[in-house]
Amino acid sequence: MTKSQRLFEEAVKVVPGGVNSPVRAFGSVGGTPPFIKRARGAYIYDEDENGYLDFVGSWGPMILGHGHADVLNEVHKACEGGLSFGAATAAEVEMAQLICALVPSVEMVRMVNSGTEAVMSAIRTARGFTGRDKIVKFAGCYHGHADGLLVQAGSGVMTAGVPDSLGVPVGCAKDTLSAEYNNLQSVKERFERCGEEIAAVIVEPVAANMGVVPPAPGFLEGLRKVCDRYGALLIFDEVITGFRLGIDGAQGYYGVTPDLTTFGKIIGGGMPVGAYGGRRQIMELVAPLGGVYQAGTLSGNPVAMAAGIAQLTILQEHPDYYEELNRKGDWFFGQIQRLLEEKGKPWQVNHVGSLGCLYFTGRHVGNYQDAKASDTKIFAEYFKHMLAQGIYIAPSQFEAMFLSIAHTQDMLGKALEGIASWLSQQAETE
Ligand code: KE4
Repeated sequence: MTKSQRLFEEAVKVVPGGVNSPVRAFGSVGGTPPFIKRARGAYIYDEDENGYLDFVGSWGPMILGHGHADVLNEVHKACEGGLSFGAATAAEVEMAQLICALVPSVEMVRMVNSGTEAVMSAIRTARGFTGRDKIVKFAGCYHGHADGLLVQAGSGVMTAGVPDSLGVPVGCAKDTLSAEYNNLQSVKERFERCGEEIAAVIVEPVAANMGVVPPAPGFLEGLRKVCDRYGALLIFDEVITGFRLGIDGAQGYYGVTPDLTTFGKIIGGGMPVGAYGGRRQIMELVAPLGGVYQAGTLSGNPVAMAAGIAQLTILQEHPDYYEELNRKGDWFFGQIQRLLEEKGKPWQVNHVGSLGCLYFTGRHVGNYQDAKASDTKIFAEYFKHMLAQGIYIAPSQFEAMFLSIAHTQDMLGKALEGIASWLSQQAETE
């Protein structure tokens, strides 16, 4: 029995599913999840000292690779001063100034402790600002686990929200309208029906929770226009894309300006951090300035701020890192596409910069219905093969692969060899 197996046996007795976030349990791929003990650069190491080339990167935060010396150094220094005060600190001012300087649409920002909190608070702020209750989200987009966001489209693209989880009161879901990603008409139909009641549209500017689905040309611009027409706010959930696609995120990459933006992951450098921000006129509604209440014991925590400030500062000082990340992504995911074509496989590769996904379906993946057509059984076989090769990808077809600055050309070549060997095995068994 490996240490991970023993730990998992113990874990399931005291933690639901043995994990503190469902996807980590390997439910859709089977087997025992390796219990990770340490990480450095592009590698993670489990309790049995097996090393894996990591394409999860803690689901996005580790854009510089694990254990970046400068980030760790700032965290160690912050720890010496104390772990938490529950009081205003200079670091929070520095972090807010940094985000406002790097993301032009953000004039004022509030720190929280997760992406979920950031989205929940941004939506409450949008509802407070507009005096309206309804929101529009997109099937297949994930915005954290706040009640009103755990809603998928019902039948067709036109339906009132249907809860996607036990415990979500229908009353919570009824104000969440689900539309189809990359289908502007489905959004316009929502607004034609109840435009005056819609407070906001929330969208992942690159959908990275149904694999990776880029916005179709004109989609984001169209959302901006329809929101302006009906007086609704446009919220970009940049928890994944923020500081990933460029220093000013997807809004800079695509040139579309939201009213509010949510952040997480990269801004914490691996520590629990989320944030929401936007136009001053809107953010001035947030308590204690205005009537939208939101609070948090550990919001702006000095150690988390130290990690986030260090990571964002490194990214700000190295704009070449984004050129490198996007170049690596174009090459790597392009090579996967080439391997599929060489082996005569119809499968699909979507990517934007250093975010990408290999789908086991023959149809183009432009929305959730397309993504759901993927063969998750084949994905599970692929996943197990890659793990056996020491390549750690997300244990779900509907997650992204994340590249980091620490992924060298040789490491990417190793991952491609893993994919090529699996494709060859596939060919032999056919
Ligand atoms: P957190 O509450 O997990 O910090 O953030 C929620 C969230 C909000 N918005 C977007 C676009 C997100 O991707 C997320 C969380 N992402 C998932 C990975 N797809 C977190 C991993 C997990 O749930 O274990």
